[in-house]
Amino acid sequence: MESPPGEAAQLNSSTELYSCASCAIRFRSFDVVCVRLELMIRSLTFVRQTSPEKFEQLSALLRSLGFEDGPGWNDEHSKGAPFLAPMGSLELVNGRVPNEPDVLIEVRDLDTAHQLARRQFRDDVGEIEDTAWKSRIFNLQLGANSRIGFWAFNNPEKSAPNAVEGELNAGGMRFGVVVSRWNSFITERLLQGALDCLRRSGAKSSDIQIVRVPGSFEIPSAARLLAQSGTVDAVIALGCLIRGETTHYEHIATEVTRGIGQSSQETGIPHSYGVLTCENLEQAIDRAGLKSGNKGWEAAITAVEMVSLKGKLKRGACDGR
Ligand code: DLZ
Repeated sequence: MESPPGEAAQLNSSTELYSCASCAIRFRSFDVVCVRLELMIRSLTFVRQTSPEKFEQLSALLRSLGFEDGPGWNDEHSKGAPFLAPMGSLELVNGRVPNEPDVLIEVRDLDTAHQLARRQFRDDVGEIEDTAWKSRIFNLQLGANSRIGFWAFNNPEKSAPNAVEGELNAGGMRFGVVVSRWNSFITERLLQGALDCLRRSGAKSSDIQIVRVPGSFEIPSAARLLAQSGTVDAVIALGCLIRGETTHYEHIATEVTRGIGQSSQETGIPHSYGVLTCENLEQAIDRAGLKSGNKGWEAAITAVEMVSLKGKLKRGACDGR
């Protein structure tokens, strides 16, 4: 007799039923494939019908709140626009049926979400109310029997991710940006990207020190001096190495990468790595604001996140958590 799939499946000889230890489902035949539900479930979709006008307005609101566009469709009968959330859950309730809408969207900043929704949907958006579950909520009426609730915990620490993550708000943070003059055609664009990111994330211009060095090889020593100066919370390293005809490139790239990492670890000040290592100028241009984004911008947002993360981890350590 063959065993059914799943190593935890066992035959109960008295009932002739197989039970799976991982999901507790009991089944009669080998034909039933019992795969652990956590491996089977890929996503959860709620389908909601809206009027054409609300379809566009609501799409715009959901996008502005940070939902990612999924692959939609548009045919002669209907059109659909999926919106992907970073996390999701299906909640079953046993007992008192709550008066909550059947679609609940958790947001980081309920007041801002409320303002945005009110601006677009006016009277279809209710007031913010307290819930019985230590949260606040407002409802957006979609139709006679359909509404969406937007909510946030009163205590943001209770919010779902059970991982510590840095925030992307640079308000109050101080940054040192070390930028090399070699290949300045590229590095100045990386610098503009980094500054744009820092300012848009809330950093003040007066909290940003820019240090120029001759070439990428000089970045680590300047980065270390800055980090040790006590005047910055993070260092953003920007440079551009382009492969030449000799092995010079390899030696410099290895040294720069190692030096920036070492400075970060030994000073305890987060350093982010925005040094391009490219085969040719075209690759560098693509990474300095063209096809492949701007690596200066990415290095800056990484620095913001790491400063925030460092603060949280230090506070967590002090709290004894
Ligand atoms: C020497 C050199 C070379 C060949 N290539 C680059 C490069 O592609 N990108 C860069 O940032 N710097 C380069 N350099 C300069 C070195 O980084 C360093 O400034 C000099 O060797 C002086 O120490």
